[in-house]
Amino acid sequence: MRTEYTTCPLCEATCGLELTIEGDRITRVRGDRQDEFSKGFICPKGASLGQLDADPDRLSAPLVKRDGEFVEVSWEEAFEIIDSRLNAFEDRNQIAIYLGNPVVHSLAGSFYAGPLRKALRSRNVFTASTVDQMPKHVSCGHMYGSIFSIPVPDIDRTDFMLILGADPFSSNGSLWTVPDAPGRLKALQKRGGSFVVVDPRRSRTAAAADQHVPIRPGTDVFLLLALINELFASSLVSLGRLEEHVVGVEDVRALVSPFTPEAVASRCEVPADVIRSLAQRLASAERAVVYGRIGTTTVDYGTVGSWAVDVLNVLTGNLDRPGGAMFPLPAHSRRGSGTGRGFTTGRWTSRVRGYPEIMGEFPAVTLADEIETPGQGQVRALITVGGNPALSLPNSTRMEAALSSLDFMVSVDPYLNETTRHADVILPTPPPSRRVHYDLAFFNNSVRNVAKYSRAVIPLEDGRLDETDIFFRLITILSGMGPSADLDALASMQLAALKEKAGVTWEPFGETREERLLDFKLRTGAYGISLQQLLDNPHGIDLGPLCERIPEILRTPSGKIELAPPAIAADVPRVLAGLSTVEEGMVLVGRRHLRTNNSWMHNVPTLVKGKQLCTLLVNTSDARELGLTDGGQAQVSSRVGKIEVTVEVTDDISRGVVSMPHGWGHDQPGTRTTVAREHAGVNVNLLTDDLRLDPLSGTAVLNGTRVQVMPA
Ligand SMILES: Nc1nc2c(c(=O)[nH]1)N[C@H]1C(S)=C(S)[C@@H](COP(=O)(O)OP(=O)(O)OC[C@H]3O[C@@H](n4cnc5c(=O)[nH]c(N)nc54)[C@H](O)[C@@H]3O)O[C@H]1N2
Ligand SMILES: Nc1nc2c(c(=O)[nH]1)N[C@H]1C(S)=C(S)[C@@H](COP(=O)(O)OP(=O)(O)OC[C@H]3O[C@@H](n4cnc5c(=O)[nH]c(N)nc54)[C@H](O)[C@@H]3O)O[C@H]1N2
Ligand code: SF4
Ligand SMILES: [Mo]
Repeated sequence: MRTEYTTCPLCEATCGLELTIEGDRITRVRGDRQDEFSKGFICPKGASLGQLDADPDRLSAPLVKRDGEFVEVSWEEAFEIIDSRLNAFEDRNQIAIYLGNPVVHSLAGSFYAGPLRKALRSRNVFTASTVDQMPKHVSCGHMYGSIFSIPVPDIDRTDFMLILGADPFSSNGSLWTVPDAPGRLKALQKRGGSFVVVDPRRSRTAAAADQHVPIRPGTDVFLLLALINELFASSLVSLGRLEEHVVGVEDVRALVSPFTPEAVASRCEVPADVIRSLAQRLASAERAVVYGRIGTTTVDYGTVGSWAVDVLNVLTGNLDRPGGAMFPLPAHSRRGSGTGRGFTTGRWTSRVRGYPEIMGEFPAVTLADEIETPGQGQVRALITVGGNPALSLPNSTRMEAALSSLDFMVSVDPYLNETTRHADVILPTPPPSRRVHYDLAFFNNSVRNVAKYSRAVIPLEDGRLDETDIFFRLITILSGMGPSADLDALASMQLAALKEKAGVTWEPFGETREERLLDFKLRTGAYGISLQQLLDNPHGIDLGPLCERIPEILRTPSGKIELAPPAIAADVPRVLAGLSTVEEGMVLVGRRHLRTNNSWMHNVPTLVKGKQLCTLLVNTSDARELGLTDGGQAQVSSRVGKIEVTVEVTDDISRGVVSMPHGWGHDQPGTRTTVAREHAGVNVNLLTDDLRLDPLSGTAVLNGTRVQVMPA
């Protein structure tokens, strides 16, 4: 029996875990009270890491489909098949790649997904970003010049927080690495501050808030623009220190002029006086911050809404100041120069629908179009890494059909699930206990500057490959070096090139390829710490509270914050047109539960036991009118599909709105997730529409689907 410390890889909160390990098993999980950042906080998912890690349904060897049946093969054989099948395509655009959410939760994915995309040389790159946070990348790209410069609420020092379309009590924060978000929000209240939640549903976060403002789904953009309008109208604009770093303030004033509180009130279903008082509170609080998440990104006007959040922070002088929205500086990053080339999209367009490329990828909603539409460059093969597009993308019926029509598919994934059942080859990744951990992605969004690294707490069994090796093999195959190229030589070349570029003569330290790369990044990073220091500090190193980073972080050609970027300004007329849309009938939104993680943790017994989680929330009055009863079945239909789902009648959701979580629907044939099958639930993406997207970011509209609801 021994104790090991690691970081929970299951969400963005990066909690420190104290693990008890017996043999090759995690037998107990506790929050690591010595963790510099999370101080012992843990949630039910982290607590069940042992079960997840030892799930008997996890695949342990590569699977190859032969005559419709999966059989185990050796790694060599699996890679030889992949080599011969993928390299048979002369037009690389015929091979698409889809990278899912867990890719950014592993160091392997964070380091090597980029090189894999490069080696593939296909324009058909898709990721879960376009069913998630892409609007924020795009708005920040235009405003600050860099898609990764996303400011985060400095929760520990603020006095007032306005939260829209996020439920951190359930999600534990997103684009906001904030272990124990509930505790930190309660601490805000305790020190005399307050927070307001805008959400069509009385979420757990809304229930704990000082004020809950229900809103009509998809209309946050109008509310946000009206808040900006009110700041100008009541002379509440005060940029403070930022004055000299911002251009475009007067353009913003003009852009928001039609969006008065009165003009938007009925569209948002938020009274004008509530909007005015929110603007007042934002402006009068000593330190305040606005934060928007899923309910503001996966909607019709996701990019304009995401931009408006930051505009509010700028105009109230709260961007880049303690207690406002600040830019973290992770240990592996360097400081910027203050200018750059800015951000562009649309360098190429998708074949079928002509959607512009954004960050080198196309909207995930158009993956099915590219697979199904004949012609030159039609996608015939697919690589998925850590993704479950069969459940996570809109219009699943179409997505499933598209997946099953492919000539060849390879999935890097630990499970045989709804997506990977369509694969010809599945390459299983090891469980969390067998891999290293450093949050390359999430330290970018962290409410304190921290760094933490842990080695695998249980050694990888013989005959298994870690995810880095899987990435490297795929990279060498796609680069034409064949399935048995010398991976160490390749990694050394990569590192040598980096060293030369940085003028570094010392040898990076580490036992593995990714350790040496991480050591290089850390030692050339802003604080100059080394991997050895992280190894010596298993509870992490606290690098202090967030610091001012403007202008150094800016990469716009002007060297200023572009408050009214032309691309965003050009979309405002569409928003204005949408203001007069009359919406009738019910709309569907999503939600998350503390015990879930998108589609892939329903196979853990402790997380699915008890009350059914996959239900349709219906307002009490709506239920009465529609003839729906609590626990009964409803039929829900939309433009693309029809489902039956269990009803949960509640006063916690606005009239005219129904809510259903995503990631369910585990009753498909040919999968190997025993527990999830018993708690199958229903796939909400059978209803969401693949033709609706935010044009500036290519992001799917997952909240605000028009539906008809009736008793089943
Ligand atoms: N209707 C609706 N749809 C949504 C959303 C919504 O709110 N509503 N949310 C969207 C959002 S925000 C997201 S991020 C997407 C997620 O969409 P995806 O990323 O496509 O799906 P996940 O459910 O996260 O599936 C993750 C996959 O990775 C596998 N996996 C787990 N661990 C590892 C690992 O260590 N390595 C590898 N290689 N694979 C691993 C799992 O088995 C699973 O197949 O869903 C989106 N879909
Ligand atoms: N427990 C758990 N944690 C997770 C995940 C999970 O599946 N389970 N997934 C992870 C991932 S991939 C992500 S991206 C994050 C997401 O993190 P969050 O955005 O915090 O996630 P949600 O809990 O979906 O919260 C979205 C809220 O928006 C509300 N909403 C829906 N439509 C609208 C709208 O139009 N306007 C407004 N104002 N609100 C609206 C919903 O009712 C819901 O309460 O969570 C991460 N953490
Ligand atoms: S909050 Fe997130 S990181 Fe922390 S224990 Fe739960 S799942 Fe893990
Ligand atoms: Mo996400």
